[in-house]
Amino acid sequence: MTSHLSATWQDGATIDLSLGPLSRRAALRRLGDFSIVATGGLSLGRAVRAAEATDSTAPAYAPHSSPPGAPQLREFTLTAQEFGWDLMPGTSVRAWGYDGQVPGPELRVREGDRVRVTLRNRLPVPTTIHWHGLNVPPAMDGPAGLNQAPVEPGAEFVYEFTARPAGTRWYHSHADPALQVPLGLYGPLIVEPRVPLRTYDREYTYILQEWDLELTPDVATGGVPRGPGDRTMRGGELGGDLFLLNGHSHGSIPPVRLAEGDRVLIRLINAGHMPHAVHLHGHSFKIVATDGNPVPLGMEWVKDTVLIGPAERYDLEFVGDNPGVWMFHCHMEHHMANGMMTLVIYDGAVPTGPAAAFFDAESGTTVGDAEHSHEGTDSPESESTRPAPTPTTPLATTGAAPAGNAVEVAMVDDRFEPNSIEVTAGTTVTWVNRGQDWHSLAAYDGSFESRKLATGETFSVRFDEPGVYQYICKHHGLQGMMGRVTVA
Ligand SMILES: [Cu+2]
Repeated sequence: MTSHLSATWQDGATIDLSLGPLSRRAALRRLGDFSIVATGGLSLGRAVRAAEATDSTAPAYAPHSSPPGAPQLREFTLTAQEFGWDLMPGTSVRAWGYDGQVPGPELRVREGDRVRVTLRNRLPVPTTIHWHGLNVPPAMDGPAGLNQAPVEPGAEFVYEFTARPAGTRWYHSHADPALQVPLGLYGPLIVEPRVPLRTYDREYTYILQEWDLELTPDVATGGVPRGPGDRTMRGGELGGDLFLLNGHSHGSIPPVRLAEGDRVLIRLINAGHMPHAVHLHGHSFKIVATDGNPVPLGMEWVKDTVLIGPAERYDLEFVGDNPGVWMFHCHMEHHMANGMMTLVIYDGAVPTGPAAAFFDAESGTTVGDAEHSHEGTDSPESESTRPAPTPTTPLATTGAAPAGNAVEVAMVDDRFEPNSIEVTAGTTVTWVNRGQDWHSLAAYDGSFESRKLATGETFSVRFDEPGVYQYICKHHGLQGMMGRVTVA
């Protein structure tokens, strides 16, 4: 399908979209690259980030490499600094974090290890680190003022302690924590037991956080006042704007991957200031640890939704006994609609609904997820598994057939209204966001793609060539936000 397209932003600028449809192979190159870019992170020492193992052929969980009987000295360096961070394609923010990533690198040690962490402060403000859930000496605990002097910009501080007790712990700034933690100064700290009570085939860590777009480093340094949303409530905006798992939102969040029969551990860490109700479709899970502390065998609660408060941790165990592609998300629906959702993907499984037409099970991405990636090498394996876009994918409802050369489609949270239109060649279709959430259009075949559209913003495409054009919202496609333009 080739067509001439032009796109007009709300401000009147015209974008040349006559690039023609991306080949499936080119689209996959972009998708494949993005999955690397989106999940790339730095590791320190032997630290691993299990949730980043998006390649299903690689082990999702790299266990500690030292012999279990011998406590070791484990040395790490964490550099606190400001950097640009992509929450998702097209949404870059200025963050404060450790080693250039949000969350900071996963530190993984064994119970009884001696841990020495050098904090290098490259921030413009003083900072410290608190080791949440570890019972360390007071002077190593981190609260600025109470137990240590803040580490000044340009200075270093060495924390040293024995890693105990075992479990899912985490670390975060304890200087101006209401400003520094929401900007990204937190990370996972996994203390493996010397003798595991349970073992797993796959292990993932997901850290939850809300992102407040009005809380910027400039606000945190006092350079500019808080934004209007944050001024409505002393203590800051309670809602947040985007809802993150592992520093990302929507399709940028690495999914859980497993094979049938696998026993999977998911460590949830809430680094935000709101509770979240995390729900797994298709499975019940056991809560095998609370705040990192193991639940005795046979005493586990069996649930499908767990409410996790600020700073809490829950370790969830489930068995891969129901192959498919499943949602895994916060059940506070507007958190899910604004980013806090990922997938559980069994090897070889594809969605059973219309999403199969635009979802790539191998990369865990949908069309348009690769907005800011670059061309890379061919990935023929991916190509063979990608379902071809089909013009006959059924949609839930069919709208009227507007006449004329200009047609408007509304975006409401979270669907297109109407979601199917028929127009004559030469018609310009304008999508307008009448909802509260961000929406972004992408055609299945890559022939048109919008930037992120906030409330009231519009995106227009002129359709000159007859055909059927299917598209999704890049953020809500898996939740059914898809549409079709039939050009006669
Ligand atoms: Cu939530």
